[in-house]
Amino acid sequence: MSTYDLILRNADIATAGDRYTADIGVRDGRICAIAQGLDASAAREIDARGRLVTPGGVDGHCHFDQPTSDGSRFADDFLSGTRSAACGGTTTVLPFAAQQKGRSVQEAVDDYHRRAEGKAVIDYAFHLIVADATRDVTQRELPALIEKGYTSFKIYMTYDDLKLDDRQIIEVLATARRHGAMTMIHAENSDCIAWLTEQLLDAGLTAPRYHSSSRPMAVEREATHRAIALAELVDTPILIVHVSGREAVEQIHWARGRGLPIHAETCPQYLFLSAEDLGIDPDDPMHGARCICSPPPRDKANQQFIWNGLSSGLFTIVSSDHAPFNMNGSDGKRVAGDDASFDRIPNGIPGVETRLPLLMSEGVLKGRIDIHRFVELTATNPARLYGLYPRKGTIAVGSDADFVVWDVFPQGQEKLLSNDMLHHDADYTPYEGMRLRAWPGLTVSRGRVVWQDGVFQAEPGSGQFLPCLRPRAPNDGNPLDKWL
Ligand code: DUC
Ligand code: ZN
Ligand code: ZN
Repeated sequence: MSTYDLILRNADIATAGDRYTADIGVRDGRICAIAQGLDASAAREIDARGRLVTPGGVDGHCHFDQPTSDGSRFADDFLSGTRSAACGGTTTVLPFAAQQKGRSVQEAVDDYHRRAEGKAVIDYAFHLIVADATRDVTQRELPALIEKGYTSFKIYMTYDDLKLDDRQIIEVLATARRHGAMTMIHAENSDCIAWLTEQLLDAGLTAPRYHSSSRPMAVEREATHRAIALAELVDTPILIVHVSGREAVEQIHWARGRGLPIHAETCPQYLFLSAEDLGIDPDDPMHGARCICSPPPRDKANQQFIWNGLSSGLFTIVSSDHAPFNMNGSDGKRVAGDDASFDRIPNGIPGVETRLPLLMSEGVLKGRIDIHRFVELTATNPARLYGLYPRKGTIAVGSDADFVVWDVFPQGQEKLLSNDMLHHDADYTPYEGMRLRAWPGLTVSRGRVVWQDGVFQAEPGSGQFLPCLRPRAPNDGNPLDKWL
């Protein structure tokens, strides 16, 4: 009689804190035993001798099937998006239920559940985008939603249909503080972008590459500083999302030096892409649109600042910010036409499948970060930050059986990355042609083998919704105490 559903034998296990060789016994989707020479049998045994095994990735920032306001359509829904995640070693995703101005947050949550159900193949939780921070939302809706397991918010300092003013940001932060939630902030100064955009368009500078010129680092630096100041005022932690370069990094470094609990996220696009990638291809003026995202990739020198922030501990997490729009067709990057000005091109790039392989290849295998930092950034810290730890984000008895067995290729035998090998529904990858030293050979999600040796296998709808715990204890103290 089998004791376990699955045993992974001789795994070279790396977590955020440990590295050892052992067998992992899985029953009912959970890790029930970790032992050397586990004396038991299983319905299925897999030998991982000599292979690195890490926790399944937790992607704390991705966008699937999110409603848009410009007629464009995200290329991935919950089926293709989570399939792509699984094939790249990610077993938990946190996309966004986005409130529309004038509507309730609950409506967005209900709608987003309908979009996920019957489709997701790995587990998922929702962040809440708060676009209309009315008194009813901050005093009644958000506290009720936190109770139900929606314990993180994203707020925007730019985009007309999403942005909050400083007073509204403060109200959301105060709610997060009182109820123990986490607030993610998109930090770019809206008025600066609007003014620069107007100047550029008036001068006839409309090509995709001017997207970068409309959002220089000062725009991100100012908003990052302001977000930090507002969080300090309210006395609550925040996470600055998609930090792109030196100037925002300096603000976060400064805040940390003051002992403020400011978390920071970066994304592969700021390690591997640069403003040059938005440049003009004589055969296709829209070519650069494939790398339009916000904040934009900076110059190449900035990539090193981001790497330094990964190795130094400045960054808390690395997420994909997967926001895929097709280059072909009329509902993606070309929604406003083949020669649309940069400000009318949807923001975002695909990357949910390539996040872990890129960071393993270029980070761990090139010695820029160690394997423990890799796990911390891509799995353990996002799980902790968003109230999913230790169910997700580690390999431990009692945790969900989510792990990745890596294929590592010898130097000279790298895998050439191409969009054909990916499992998203986007029609391109911005990382086409990169040489990878590693790729997940096997992904196990809650005990199910969902990806093995190039074959994806999971039933649509087999992923589960995860209510999140509060990342922190509620704080009913008077934030004024800090200032009196
Ligand atoms: N912000 C995101 O987080 N994702 C895509 C576009 C954006 O501005
Ligand atoms: Zn954003
Ligand atoms: Zn995003």
